[in-house]
Amino acid sequence: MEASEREAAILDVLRRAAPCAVSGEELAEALRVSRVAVGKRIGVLRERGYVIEAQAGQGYRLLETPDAPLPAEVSPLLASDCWRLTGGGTTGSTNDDAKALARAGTSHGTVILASEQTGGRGRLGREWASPAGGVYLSAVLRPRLSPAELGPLPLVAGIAVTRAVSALGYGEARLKWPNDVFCTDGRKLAGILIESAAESDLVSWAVIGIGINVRSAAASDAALAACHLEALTGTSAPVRLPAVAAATLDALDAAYREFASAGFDGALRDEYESRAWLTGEHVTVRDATGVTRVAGRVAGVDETGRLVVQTAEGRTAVAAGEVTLRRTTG
Ligand code: BT5
Repeated sequence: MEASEREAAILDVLRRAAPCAVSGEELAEALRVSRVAVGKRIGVLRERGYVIEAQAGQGYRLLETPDAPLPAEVSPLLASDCWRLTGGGTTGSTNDDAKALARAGTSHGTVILASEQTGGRGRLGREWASPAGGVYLSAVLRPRLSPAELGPLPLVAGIAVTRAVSALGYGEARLKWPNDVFCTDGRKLAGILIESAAESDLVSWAVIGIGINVRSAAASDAALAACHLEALTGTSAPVRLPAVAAATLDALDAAYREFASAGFDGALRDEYESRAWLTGEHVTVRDATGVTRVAGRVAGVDETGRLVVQTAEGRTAVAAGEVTLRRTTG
């Protein structure tokens, strides 16, 4: 048994027993290790934020679990059984970690979690502010699709985030094509970054990175026009970060399965349209160098996830790729 498995096993026993205590001897027996080894793992868990009381003659009692997207906290909340979780602390970028694992051959369903990122990335080399108080995760998928068929994936991931927001009881978030999740006041709640690699016209892996602002600290940079989940609750009930991560991963599994089996054109496209922000509004789509590709009114998204813009000359569809979208006055 690896150290992380021992910690998970200790937590499992303590969680089942709570609010009662479990003796060091019982834990040692359950794990088939020495009491000293149990003490060491308890020490590591405390460092991670678990409050574990030790009372002479009674043993260990779990009083508090950390409010962080740690695998040991997220796993028990998952309904889906397709994800294998790692990480949970501070990292550079979960997308970079997931890409490294994907290149090394990790299987479909590997997820990197983080409570903070020091080099969080958006699209086109932009930064994703990732202080503590947000949920940052990247999932490795191995779709049996061609690169062109991946077009709707950012939209599918966006749908998953809005479903998670609703499932957690925080109402309806909106989707801004291609990859942004907005609060109804037009500030950004979450971002999605999809990276992939292909060989012989078949996708070898795709990484879906999702960052969600949960606490005000995650959205505190005024320059970002960001919002956070906790502001949407309308109650003083705290939003637990493991619950947000689990709801997001469950929703991502469900939405991805729908996409893989039935495609985007149909129920998913209708759902996207029903939550789309900017439909009917005048927008300008620019490429990475700032050159305007198209300007006109948003008519919707097509069956491959492209944005359909109505211009004076007719309708044009734009693929997500390297473009940005701004609301403008027509
Ligand atoms: C995105 O890019 O929205 C994709 C963000 C993906 C972040 C996740 S976190 C887990 C995984 N690991 C990573 O390294 N990345 C992924 P884009 O559409 O390019 O938007 C970036 C822009 O959003 C920035 O230029 C800012 O204007 C704004 N922004 C940055 N941080 C933000 C935040 N925390 N909340 C709201 N807006 C933010």
